[in-house]
Parts: sequence; C-alpha cells; structure tokens
Amino acid sequence: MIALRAKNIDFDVTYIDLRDKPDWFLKISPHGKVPVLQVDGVTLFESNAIAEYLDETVAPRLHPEDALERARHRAWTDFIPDFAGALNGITYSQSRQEMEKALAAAPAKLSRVDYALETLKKDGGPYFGGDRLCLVDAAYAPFLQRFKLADEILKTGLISQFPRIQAWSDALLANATITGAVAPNFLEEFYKNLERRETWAWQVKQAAQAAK
Ligand SMILES: N[C@@H](CCC(=O)N[C@@H](CS)C(=O)NCC(=O)O)C(=O)O
Repeated sequence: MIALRAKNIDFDVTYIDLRDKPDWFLKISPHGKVPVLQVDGVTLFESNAIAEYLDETVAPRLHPEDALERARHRAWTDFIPDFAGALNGITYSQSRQEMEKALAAAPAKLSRVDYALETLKKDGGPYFGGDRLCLVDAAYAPFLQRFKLADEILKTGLISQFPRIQAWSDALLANATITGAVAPNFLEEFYKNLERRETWAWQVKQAAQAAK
C-alpha cells in the first residue's frame, strides 16, 4: 500500500478479515496471507515481490539506482522477519514475564538495523536511503507504526535506546504516504487484536483505564 501510494498508482483495495477469509481470497493467495496484488488478471503475493514489481514498472524509483546499493537495500528488507519478530514478540506477549523476555532479546536485532542506518544512510536522512522514501522505509514502517502504539501502553522505551531508529521511526510516522496507508478502522482493529490475543499490552491498557 505504501509503494502504491508513493507512486500515485490508482488502485482498489479490499480488506480481508483474516479470521474469516473468503473463498475467493483463499483461491488466489497461495499461503492465505495478505497482501496480494492483482494486475491484469495475474496475482502477485509476498510484499517484497509486489513492491519490486511496482518499482520496476512505475516511476518514481524507490529502490536505489546503483546495483550494489540496491542489493544492500534488498538485504535489509530480507531482515524484516528478524526485526518485526523482535517487536511483535513484545507487542503480542501474553504476560509481563513473556514481555520482559522478548524485550531483553530485542536489542540484538534492533542494533543491527541501527548499524544499517548509521552506515547506509546518505545525506543525513531522514529516510533509510537519504532524503527520499525508499522500499526499505516502506517495508519497516508498518512494524514501527504498530510498535509505537503498543509502546504507548507498555512504555518499554525500547526504540529510544536506538536514537537512529527513533529518528527514522519519527520521520516515517510523520509521513502521510505511510500513515495514510492503513485501513480506516486501523486503530480500533489494532486494539481489538491486542484484546483477542490476550496480550499483556491489553491487560496493561485495561488496568490503566480502570485506575482512571
Ligand atoms: N512474507 C509475507 C508475510 C505476509 C503476512 O504474514 N501477512 C499476515 C498479515 S501482516 C497475514 O496475512 N496473516 C494471516 C495468516 O497468516 O493467516 C509478506 O511479506 O507478504
């Protein structure tokens, strides 16, 4: 969605209830996951494949022009499962103990991204590749966006331990191309998801509300 928006591409979006996936969706999504993109009757899946297809076919280019730099960007996009896993492990933990364990494990992953921001960032940022939004930004932003919400409740201060990631996150989450790429009921659904998954974050949120 971020890549589509960054390139001003006309598109229709259908949101899927992932707890009740429609048959038509299960037929086109090989592993039953979102996102999928349909182009001229062809279905693409996997965020990175979709983003790269869009990048190769519609201007402006979001990946670096230089092949070596592009490969490094791709590598950092491939690191997403580690990064997202570290943040999601905290967000969706179900007890204080589980949350603290995930919190203790996260810096090992975040410090890698912090290092990448230090070594790859050109022209002082604010984005991963310099002053223009790139595909690495588009790939990491959704996880930073959700973690920010969770951490408003959990108050771990994790991201602030990594000033470069903090600055990056602040820049990404101040960008309307990114913040506008979520469903209209995103906030409500995010909190409902915390509740459904019986997360520690939800318990903390409830306790804070009860104490008011
Ligand atoms: N590697 C895939 C991961 C996609 C993914 O995990 N999607 C999640 C939502 S963010 C999903 O559809 N989960 C539903 C499920 O696993 O049933 C990608 O980047 O497209």
